[in-house]
Amino acid sequence: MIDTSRQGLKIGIVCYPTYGGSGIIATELGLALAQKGHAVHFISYDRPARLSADALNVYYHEVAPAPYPLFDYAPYESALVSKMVDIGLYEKLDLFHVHYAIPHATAGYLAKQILHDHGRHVPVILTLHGTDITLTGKDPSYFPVVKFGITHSDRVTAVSHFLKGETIQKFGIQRHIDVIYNFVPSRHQSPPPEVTRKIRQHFAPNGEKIIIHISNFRPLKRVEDVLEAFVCIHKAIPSVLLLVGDGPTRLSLENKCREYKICHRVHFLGKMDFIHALLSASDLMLHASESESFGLVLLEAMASGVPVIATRVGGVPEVVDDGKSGFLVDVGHIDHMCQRALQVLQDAQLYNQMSQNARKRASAFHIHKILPQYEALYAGVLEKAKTLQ
Ligand code: GMT
Repeated sequence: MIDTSRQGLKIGIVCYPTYGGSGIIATELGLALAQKGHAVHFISYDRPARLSADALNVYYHEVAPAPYPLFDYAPYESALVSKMVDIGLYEKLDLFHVHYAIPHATAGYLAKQILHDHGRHVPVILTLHGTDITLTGKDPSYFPVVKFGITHSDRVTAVSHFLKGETIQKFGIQRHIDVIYNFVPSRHQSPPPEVTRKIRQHFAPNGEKIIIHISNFRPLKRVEDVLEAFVCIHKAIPSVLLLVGDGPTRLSLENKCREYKICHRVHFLGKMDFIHALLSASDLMLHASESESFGLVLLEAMASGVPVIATRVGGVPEVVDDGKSGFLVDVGHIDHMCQRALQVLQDAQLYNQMSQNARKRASAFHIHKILPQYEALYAGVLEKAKTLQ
């Protein structure tokens, strides 16, 4: 068996560079691998949001589809494959790890075939993250391509058992899929107390409770439910709501906030690279999604000792232990969300217990526990690749 922890591998990571969970996991995984001595080559159309410029063993290769008047839509996938082939050959990559099936799974497949023609066998590991299966992947305009990509990757992982089940069921796929949970990166550490104090002083100068929501404000996140639950909470206890992120529902949320005459208590903070400091200053996280394969922000909140009130959907129950590190409620049950939030916020003993439980629960998902699972997967793939060469 190849010992990947001792032997520095050359790994190509393909991901979205944006603030979505899949890009964050891909970036943090790459950084952790680089710290262990592997050379990690990120391939994407922009520098991943959390990729610090000074990290050792880390390289970034930009995919830039050449424009041409004929192209209404520049053929990104072709440019991506070309870049994967170029880097695969020049850097002598051992493997590709692609995150989010569309279009990365079939790009990986094609790059592998082309590299094969050049005499190199570079296996492809695909990690499924969520909407690539539950939303966009199911759409007829992508379905056959996604199914092909999943079927023909060397190994496939899903970030929860829920997502694995959905993949098998929705795509009628027979193949083996490993579940490797998302993780809390090692740099997710509490900031110095004075930083937390300053943030609390800024947003809650009179000791108000700070409630936080973080998402990409897409309709499936149901941020309006969060706002309505907050209106209910605010009636009972002095509180403020921090809305972190941005996306298509932001404008309607701003209008709703005016309608409820609550704007002075709601802070739209936009997209942020690092949320640890804000989390450390928050009292409670609200999450109202109608679908969620894992819920990375819930895990990040828990790692900061912040209990969560979230909807009981998808992989969320695999992350949040209902009644211990937070409460789960049904989608759209705004009153229940509000009641649960008040229950936690108004009972100091329950709050402290939940906060402790949240930290403990999150520690089960620490990168130190998850990284070896990916390394073992790489070792297995490379072992098999050796027999093919
Ligand atoms: O839809 C998003 O929130 C973004 C999306 C992504 O791929 O960037 O997130 C998905 O992947 C995250 C990381 O694995 C998971 O934590 C999210 O639960 C998942 N989102 C959904 O399933 C809606």
